[in-house]
Amino acid sequence: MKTKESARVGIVMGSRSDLPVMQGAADSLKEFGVPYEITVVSAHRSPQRMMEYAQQAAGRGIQVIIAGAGGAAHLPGMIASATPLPVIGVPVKSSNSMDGWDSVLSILQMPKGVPVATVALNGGANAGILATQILGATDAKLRQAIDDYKETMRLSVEDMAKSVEKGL
Ligand code: RP5
Repeated sequence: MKTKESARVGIVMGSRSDLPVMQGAADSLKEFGVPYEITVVSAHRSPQRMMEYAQQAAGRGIQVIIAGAGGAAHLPGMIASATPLPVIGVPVKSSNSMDGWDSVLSILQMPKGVPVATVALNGGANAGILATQILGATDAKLRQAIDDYKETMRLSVEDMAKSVEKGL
């Protein structure tokens, strides 16, 4: 498995077909300057690889795991079962997904004791932002980066409001 020594966030997905959604997580992390690694581990097709990833991630210096899958999306929950790290789950509307609710509920409805912080359907970008916020709790530089990001959003709403109010 290709891992990255400096990575603080590990992004995993059940299939290459999840990449367009999970790329959003990678792009967010890149924007905030958070080092990450990204790979494919499948709960159903490569359970051993998945367990190895989950069990070794913390020891390698990973601090947050982002896991995305679709349909019977067991990957984020199974990763969470085998690591002490916080796991963010990204439900993907995939080819084997009925309408996306299957992916959402498979990731969201975890039993007590094994939480997965579930973002919206296809919410890869938010997963990257949330991972940065988790790291920011103990990293002043990242906390400032999130504050700056929020200020940029606030200003963009001001611009939108001005143009709408002018009737443009
Ligand atoms: C899931 O099945 C994967 O996470 C993916 O979302 C879905 C479909 O996988 P492929 O058949 O496209 O490889 O396990």
